[in-house]
Amino acid sequence: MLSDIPVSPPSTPLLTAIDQGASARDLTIEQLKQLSEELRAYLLYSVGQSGGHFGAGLGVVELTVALHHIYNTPHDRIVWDVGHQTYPHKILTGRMQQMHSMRQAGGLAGFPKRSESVYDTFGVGHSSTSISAAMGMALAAEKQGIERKVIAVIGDGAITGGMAIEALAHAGHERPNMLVILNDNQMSIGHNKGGLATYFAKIWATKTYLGMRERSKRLLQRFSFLWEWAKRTEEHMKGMVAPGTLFEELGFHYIGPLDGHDLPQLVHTLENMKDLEGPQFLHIRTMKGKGFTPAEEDPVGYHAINKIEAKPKGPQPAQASRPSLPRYQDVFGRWLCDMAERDKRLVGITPAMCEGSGMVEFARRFTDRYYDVAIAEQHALTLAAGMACDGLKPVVAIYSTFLQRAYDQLIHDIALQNLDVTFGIDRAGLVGQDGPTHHGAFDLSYMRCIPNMVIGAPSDENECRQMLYTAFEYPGPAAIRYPRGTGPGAIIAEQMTLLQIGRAVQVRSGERVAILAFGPVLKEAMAAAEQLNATLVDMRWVKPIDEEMLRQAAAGHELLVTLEENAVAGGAGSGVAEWLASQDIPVDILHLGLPDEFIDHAEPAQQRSQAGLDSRAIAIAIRARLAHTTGTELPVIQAPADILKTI
Ligand SMILES: Cc1ncc(C[n+]2csc(CCOP(=O)(O)OP(=O)(O)O)c2C)c(N)n1
Repeated sequence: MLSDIPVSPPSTPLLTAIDQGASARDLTIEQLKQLSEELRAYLLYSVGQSGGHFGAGLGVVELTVALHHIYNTPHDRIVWDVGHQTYPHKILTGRMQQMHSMRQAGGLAGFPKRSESVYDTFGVGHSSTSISAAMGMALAAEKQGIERKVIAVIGDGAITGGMAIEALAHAGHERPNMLVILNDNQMSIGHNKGGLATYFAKIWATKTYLGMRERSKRLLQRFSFLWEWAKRTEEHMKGMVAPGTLFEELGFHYIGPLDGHDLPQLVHTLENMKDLEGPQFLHIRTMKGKGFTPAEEDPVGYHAINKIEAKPKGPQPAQASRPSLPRYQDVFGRWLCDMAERDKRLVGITPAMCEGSGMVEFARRFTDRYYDVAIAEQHALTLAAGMACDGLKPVVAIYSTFLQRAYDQLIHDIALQNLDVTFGIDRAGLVGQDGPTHHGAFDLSYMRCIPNMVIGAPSDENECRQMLYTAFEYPGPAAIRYPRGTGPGAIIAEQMTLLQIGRAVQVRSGERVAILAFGPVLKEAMAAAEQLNATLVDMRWVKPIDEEMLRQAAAGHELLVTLEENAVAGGAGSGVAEWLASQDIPVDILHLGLPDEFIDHAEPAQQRSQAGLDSRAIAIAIRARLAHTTGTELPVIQAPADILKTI
């Protein structure tokens, strides 16, 4: 058991041999145990160097070793769910020396990625996809006559997602040869919620029941009438407590629960199950953070960690302590508590993202008005719709990227019925190291086209609070989207003030060019506007848009520049262009936003500059456009090639 993260590489003779081409398939059980120890130590060391997901990987060290020992990977397919637990898999599959580059520009992705390795069979980042994808692969192998094993590894958090249940039901019917391994650590990011979690807990508790059952079976079989009666009663009881009933009912052959850290037992069981026909289900119990005391004691805090910064040598000058800025999620969380105090009808809903969405305090203070629905985005929205039908005022806190999962529920269940649901849409825009699976790149595009929606994009923390209040008081569906991390540090007024929906604010008056900024890009836009002496508008609302402001801006400037951290395609800028065209107002428009490509993991600032959304790139793009349309020679500024590409 380790209690410190090593800061220098541990000794890893077996792991290094595997990294250099040796196979885990040839190792003895004793060697596999040693390999697991080396893998755990190296994982601790490398995540300490790079930061990243932590607890989940530590929990699947033995499973990862066992899978690569038993199966002929990459020919056999291991499909990991979510993918945040795959650092051990990456280390074992030729990427040990690149682990220091984890989640950095040009380095390894934090999730499985098909273009990164043949061992990464399916790209992932969102949860609950593994059983569907693995089933697809199993059927593809069968149809093409390929002899191949397919294994999906899914956590007890991810299996609460509707897709996973849909896939289990389909597999039970179709009966492909595949294995689903349930990695049950009784944790999602936070403590797991919902009926399924309780079910797994019950299964674990039934080890005693199993022992009892075997003993009474032997006894009762001696008396046939008693045995018949007991069997009938047992069928009834099984539905309540027996291990695997749910999965057996769905058509799987269930084995478990086993201790997922007991490597010999795991290897033995997988070997036995390997050639079984039809859909198989193996339930293992593991501990998130296994082998590292602080993570075992605080699995929520150690879900992911920052890299360990080397302490500077020698005495350090005393630093004046500066109060740290609140993150947007904290601004949301604080508003939610304040609003809940004022309005008893408010209920808060999260699909398994209590900590990330800043709802810990709300959950503590308003326990009976707080709903963590597990990883069930679709259900979260329709639940809110039902509540709104009958007198409650639900606030759904959801990441932009995960709201994609519940698009039909947004349209069909909420907007179509014009229901009073407020959305706090977090992680809108570029998210940095989690990369393209997690960017909030599309919400403006996919929401803007839905009738009845009101959409706000605050440019700072105070505007965020006031917009959330305004959205909550608005009697229909309203979404406020804000980014990951901290804002510019605006003073947040305690007082809640209603904003005028659809009204923008001009923050700078200039000439020739008007920059129409949607959201926190306003800060970068200000620097560019100063440099170019451009007019700058904080547009605030994406829908309804401030038509009067657009009319004036078009009348008084040669060029309108729309700016947003959302895909240009269909985004807020498109809304501006559509309205101007509908009014037959001819004006030159430049749209700046996310390009039509997926932006890889990197530091947020690097991603912003890649997308041409920092102040320098914005100024370059505007000068280039003016030069092109007016033929005016403008001072030359050296631009990186990738920025010019986006102009
Ligand atoms: C659709 C979706 N919603 C939310 C998340 C955020 N998320 C990442 S990991 C995780 C918990 C997964 O729990 P589990 O599957 O049990 O894996 P563990 O971390 O316990 O190993 C959640 C909710 C996600 N990745 N995808």
